[in-house]
Amino acid sequence: MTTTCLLIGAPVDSGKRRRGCLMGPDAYRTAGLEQSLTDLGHTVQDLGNVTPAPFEPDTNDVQTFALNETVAWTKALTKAARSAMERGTPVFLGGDHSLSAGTVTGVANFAASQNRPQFVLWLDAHTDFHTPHSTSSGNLHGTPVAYFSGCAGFDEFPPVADPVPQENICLLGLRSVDTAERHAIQQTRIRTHDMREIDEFGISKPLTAFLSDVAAQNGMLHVSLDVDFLDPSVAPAVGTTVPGGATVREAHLVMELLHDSGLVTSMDLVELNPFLDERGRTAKLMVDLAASALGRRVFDRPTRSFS
Ligand code: 4U7
Ligand code: MN
Ligand code: MN
Ligand code: MN
Repeated sequence: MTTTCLLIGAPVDSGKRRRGCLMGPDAYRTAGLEQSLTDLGHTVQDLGNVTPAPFEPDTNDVQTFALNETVAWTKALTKAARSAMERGTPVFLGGDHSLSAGTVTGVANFAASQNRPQFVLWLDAHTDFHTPHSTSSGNLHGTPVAYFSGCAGFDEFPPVADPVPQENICLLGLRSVDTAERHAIQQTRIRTHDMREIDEFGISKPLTAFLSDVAAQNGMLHVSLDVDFLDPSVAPAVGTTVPGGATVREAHLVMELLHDSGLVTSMDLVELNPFLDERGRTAKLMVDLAASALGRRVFDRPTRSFS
């Protein structure tokens, strides 16, 4: 099945103090993302980069860093995501993970307009379930899951029109969860799968269970891939490295199963910091993973049904 892939640059760098994610979109372009997807038979349009809504300078970075700028990005990306969904399968090129506050709320707004439930697969070492009040780093890239699922405490941000229901969110790859996040998430119905579970039972088990639920409810599926989902030995270009991450094959298997499911309707590639990369290897791996998610395979196999 081929589709219209819309590449949308989101050079968001305000979600944490260490700079560099703003170069992400151009690194993906340089690594040949457009050609890789064209080779799979897709129609690919690079829509260029989104720019943030106007914002007042951030002068008080004590509890949260660059709040106004991040809110401005959220506004612009919500709109961009909402309208891209009318036209194809958006692939958002980050940018740090605070961008998903915008992309997920935008795609969820579109899903609601179609009377379909929105689901989110979050591939990350972290839960990103802080609020602006609970975060101790002040880095807003650690908050998008709480925002788009409708948690309180985001007063400066736009209200979330269509929060993603907790039971429709699956966090996969976890190995660094702050105490406040762990306590908060245990009160929710969010599905969490840590590396211990992946080691013991394999990565396909929790994923296929989730995909079956998405299929059974005719859901739309947004996939958000944080570079730090991967082990830092294969993906060094990220500010928040955590040892013990997914291997190259585990990550490809996730993407291959996602493609086979036919359920993915939008995707983020986030947290790539090209300043920290080694001869582009992380950018290249992320491009290859996106290609797997969109249909690259070694051999054809019978189609797999998840319902
Ligand atoms: B990422 C952290 F303290 N939890 O809040 C925080 F460990 O988008 C990390 O997943 C957040 O990379 C990581 O700063 C955000 C930290
Ligand atoms: Mn993240
Ligand atoms: Mn992370
Ligand atoms: Mn990170």
